[in-house]
Amino acid sequence: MPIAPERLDVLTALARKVVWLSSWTIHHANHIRPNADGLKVGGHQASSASLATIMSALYFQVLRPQDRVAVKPHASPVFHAIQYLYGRQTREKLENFRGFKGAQSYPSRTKDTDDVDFSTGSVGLGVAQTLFSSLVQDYVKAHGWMQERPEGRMIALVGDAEMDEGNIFEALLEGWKHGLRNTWWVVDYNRQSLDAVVREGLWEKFESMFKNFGWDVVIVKYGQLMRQAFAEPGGEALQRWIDQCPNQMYAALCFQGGAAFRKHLQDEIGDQGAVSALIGRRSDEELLDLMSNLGGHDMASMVEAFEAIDHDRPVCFIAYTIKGVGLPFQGHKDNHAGLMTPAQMEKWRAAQNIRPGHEWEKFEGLPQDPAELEAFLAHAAFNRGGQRRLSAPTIEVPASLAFKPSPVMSTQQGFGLVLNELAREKSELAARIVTASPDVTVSTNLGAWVNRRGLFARAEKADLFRSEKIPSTFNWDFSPKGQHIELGIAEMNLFILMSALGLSHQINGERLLPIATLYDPFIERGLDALNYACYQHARFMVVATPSGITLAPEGGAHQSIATPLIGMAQDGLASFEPAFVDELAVIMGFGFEHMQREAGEGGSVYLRLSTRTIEQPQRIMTAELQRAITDGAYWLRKPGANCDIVIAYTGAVAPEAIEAVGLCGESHRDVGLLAVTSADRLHAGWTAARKLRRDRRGLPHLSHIEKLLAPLPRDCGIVTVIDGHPATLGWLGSVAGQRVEALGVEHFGQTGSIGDLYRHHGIDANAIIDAAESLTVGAPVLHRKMAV
Ligand SMILES: Cc1ncc(C[n+]2csc(CCOP(=O)(O)OP(=O)(O)O)c2C)c(N)n1
Ligand SMILES: [Mg+2]
Repeated sequence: MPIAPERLDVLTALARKVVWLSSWTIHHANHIRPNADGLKVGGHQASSASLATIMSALYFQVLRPQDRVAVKPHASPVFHAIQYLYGRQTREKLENFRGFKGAQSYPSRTKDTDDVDFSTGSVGLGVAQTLFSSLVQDYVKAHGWMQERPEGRMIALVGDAEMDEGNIFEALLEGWKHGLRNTWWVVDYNRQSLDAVVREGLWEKFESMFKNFGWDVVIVKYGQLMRQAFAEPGGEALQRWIDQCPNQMYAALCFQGGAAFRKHLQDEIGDQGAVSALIGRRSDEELLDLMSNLGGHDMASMVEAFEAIDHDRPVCFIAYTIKGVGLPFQGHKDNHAGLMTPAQMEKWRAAQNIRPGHEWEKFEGLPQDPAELEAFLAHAAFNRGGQRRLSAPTIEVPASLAFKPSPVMSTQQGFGLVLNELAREKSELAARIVTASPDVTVSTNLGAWVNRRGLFARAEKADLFRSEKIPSTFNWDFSPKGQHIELGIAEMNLFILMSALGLSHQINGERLLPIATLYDPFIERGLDALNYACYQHARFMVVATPSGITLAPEGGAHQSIATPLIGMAQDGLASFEPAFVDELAVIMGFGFEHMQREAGEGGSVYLRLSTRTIEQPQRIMTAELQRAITDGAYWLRKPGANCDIVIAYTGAVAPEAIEAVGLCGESHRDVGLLAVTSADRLHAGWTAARKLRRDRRGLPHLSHIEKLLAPLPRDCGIVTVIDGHPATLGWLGSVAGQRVEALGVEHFGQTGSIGDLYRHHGIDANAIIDAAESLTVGAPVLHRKMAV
């Protein structure tokens, strides 16, 4: 049903207001209250104008409370302007756009206050987030949760150049595999990127690609004015000319204006009677209005296109637009950072009947009665749901997680054992866990969990090997109740899925506890997506094995050096590298709680585990030890008052550290052994304590590591060792001023046995002893480990 003309008028007026407010926001930040560094706010005015009609159609007409949107980064002023009209954004924040605590340059769930659904910034990621959020919504529904809430559509507003990002294609393929539904991607086809005009015929590539993956494609190319003109005599020729006009030329003519269009049209098709008359009937201004009336700028066409969708298949809309439409630099290839001058702004302000000093008034200059517009907004479907950010109760986590102990095992095995125990029990915790892996489910030890909990799919699919009675260790039955999401190899997809699963409590009102397993080196492959997920405060657990050079025969390609430093530096991610399985069980329990804590306290969790089997300690896990493990370190061998050597280790090199302590002990009576379970938390605690002391001037708050190292004499030497970059622990010497020899791996690995490689990289027991000797003045260590 076509939209009522009065409603259309209101929507069109609101869209105009949105362009004004978004441009004024940027103008204000540049010319009225420029930021102190004199930095220009580029990259927004042109991009914002491009999407203003499309976004107004969505937010004022089409969206329902349950729908969720990822707005392309540079349209953030449009988003903020719309929220301002809805009363969800303040004038103060807009006036302070891009300033300290002002509205953000790119929509941010965590930093903006106007209820952003999905953050964007690194192009491509927000787009894929909508796809995975839709899969997560299916997951939640299929598990019988979210009964009260209708299914939402997950919508991305995508730049045409944004489509260059590879992660979008990776996501498309995954979406196809999982029977994606309820997802709309609206491509702002302005045929401009940041630097240039895009290639001819790009839309055809998009169209065939999306169709290939089972999407519907809706091309919104012509606005109403155009369609009416095409129906006039000569209209067909005009349409043919528009269709054939190269992108660069069309953009250049839009920039030059009506007279330039007229000249060009006349030169190329003007001798054909009817079309000449069609052009001749219009003034330069009317001709420019006609030629810039592409579908994406025509409210009626956009609303019609959106409202025509009466199914849940994924849809790609390709909406033709002009970058910077209606602004003096429209269509100019350099307009990405284009800003209107104060003189241009003044002219534009006057043309819109906006009185000086009334620029921020919501309905200033619009023909409609403000009360009528206020009522319109109050009744808009989008506005009916109230607060869009939902919440969910905390899932209880037992004080300790059980596992079946074994005297010799790896932390990776331990992880499988803990999950296996969880899989057997009927608890809310186990029900809310959802695992995912990029084709490394079995090799990261998730097999037992998957056997018990099954794979997720909306439709049942039995494991044929099982039904055919072919022996196999793994049952791969798919069902709507399954709790493992099997992904293809793309690690970007894994982390964006984590981002979607890990926001389920806020998006769907149903908490999930997602766990991702992958090979540690491939964290780097998905790092931007991991960072994105953390930036959005999504909550998940990353379990990475093998790590370091412990999977020695696989060589440098599968060995990770930098990940401990990534774990330390990544905001929103608490990283752990336990050596023993009892530590791991404590950390996992802590992790499930940490994932549920409020922003600022909790976060996601990264466990860097190993496939190296080592002897496990037989000990009682006291509350004090538990606490120390999650704080980041404990004395495995406590030093005495005369200690002159401490060996501090992390992770899989524990046996080397223990052996070195034993050998050192023959000539040094007092050697300490510090087990570091989390360099990240230890370091964070230390920096936080120092800051606290500085801020409060002398409050005697000591961090965990300061308390641990306090009894050591100043001239005690510390040798640190990790199967990863030595800088991870190298800072320990700064805590109390001891000298440090930091051992670790700095170069891509060879293949070989663990023994060969630990020797080669200098992290074996002998290297630790050599380092200890270089720090101490006491008697030399008499014995070394024999080469095997
Ligand atoms: C991963 C990443 N690389 C580069 C950028 C810088 N950047 C921001 S927008 C943009 C291109 C914009 O083109 P398009 O998506 O077509 O949007 P439009 O400017 O046309 O609105 C680029 C390269 C970014 N934000 N993220
Ligand atoms: Mg573009």
